[in-house]
Amino acid sequence: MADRELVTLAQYLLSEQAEHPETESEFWTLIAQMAYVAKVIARETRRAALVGRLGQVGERNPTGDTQKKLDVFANEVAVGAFHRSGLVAAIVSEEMDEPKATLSGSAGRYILCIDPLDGSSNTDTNGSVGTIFGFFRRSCQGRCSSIETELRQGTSLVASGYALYGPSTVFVYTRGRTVPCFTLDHDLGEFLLSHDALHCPPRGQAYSANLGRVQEWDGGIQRFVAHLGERDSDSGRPYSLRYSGALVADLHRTLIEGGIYFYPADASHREGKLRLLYEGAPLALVVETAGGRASTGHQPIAEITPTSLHQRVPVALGSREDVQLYERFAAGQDA
Ligand code: FBP
Repeated sequence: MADRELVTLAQYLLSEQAEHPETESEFWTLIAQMAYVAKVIARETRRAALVGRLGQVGERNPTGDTQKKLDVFANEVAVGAFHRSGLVAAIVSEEMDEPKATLSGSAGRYILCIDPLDGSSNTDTNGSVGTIFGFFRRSCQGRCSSIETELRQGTSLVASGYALYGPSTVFVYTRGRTVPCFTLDHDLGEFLLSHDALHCPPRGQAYSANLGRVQEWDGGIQRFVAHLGERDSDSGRPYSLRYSGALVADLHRTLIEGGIYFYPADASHREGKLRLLYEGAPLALVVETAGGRASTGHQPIAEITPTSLHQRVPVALGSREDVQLYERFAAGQDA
């Protein structure tokens, strides 16, 4: 495709802005600023081994995971990008115990929920990693009692998305209408529209899950895995197992090729491993806007009302029919 046909993220946002004058102008700046965060993190992950940014910092994050140097770096980049932006009143991050109030304070109309570096276990082995983000529109003006009171169900997100730092760097966002995908031209330093809109196929032929924990899963989920492994050409089984160690990488593949990513509750993660506000809910909006389904196994993730900042939820994300089948097994109804 000749360069002239390529659309930059900035051009895309401007055309969206023209088509949707009802949307606050600063909304588009939010997305552009998030893309800037992704560019900085992409650059640092690419050269991490050369600049001493591999390894751990020796601390643990609010949910007990060991913090990698790149986790801390990515969090600093996100906070730095929105702290003086005048757009965001507070930032809820996987790497911070409490919400960080920004210098914008009460002037900021949005709240950012972010997993600055998803797939941290991959940082030192050159595996794919990502960033997951979601924006809530604040429900109260001026100084509010607490940020927690403003955090709502995923259905209230005004936008969400992810960046994937893999062989190429992609930036995906949605505000619930469509899911465009941009690929970073590192030479130009520009995100260019590479996929007009991601559409998750209704069914796939691959699944992503940490089978190392299958013994600890609910019987229905164990039977679901066995079902996917049985040979039946009509339903495209057996499904292949594809598990990269980074949710964003597995989900991006699933949105393009179909299939299902799931992380159920297990002995060491009684509520599941993934966090609702900055992993489950933002990705649920992306998946459902792309025609897929996002569930705990028993209810839509987008309909869960948050009760704590770092609460976890079991997740099943991906093709509508595959996730519905997962829900049937989770409910003990099997195929
Ligand atoms: P982080 O955001 O801390 O990286 O945790 C999420 C995650 O790494 C997902 O990206 C990935 O799918 C999963 O956890 C891997 O968990 P496990 O190592 O238990 O399979």
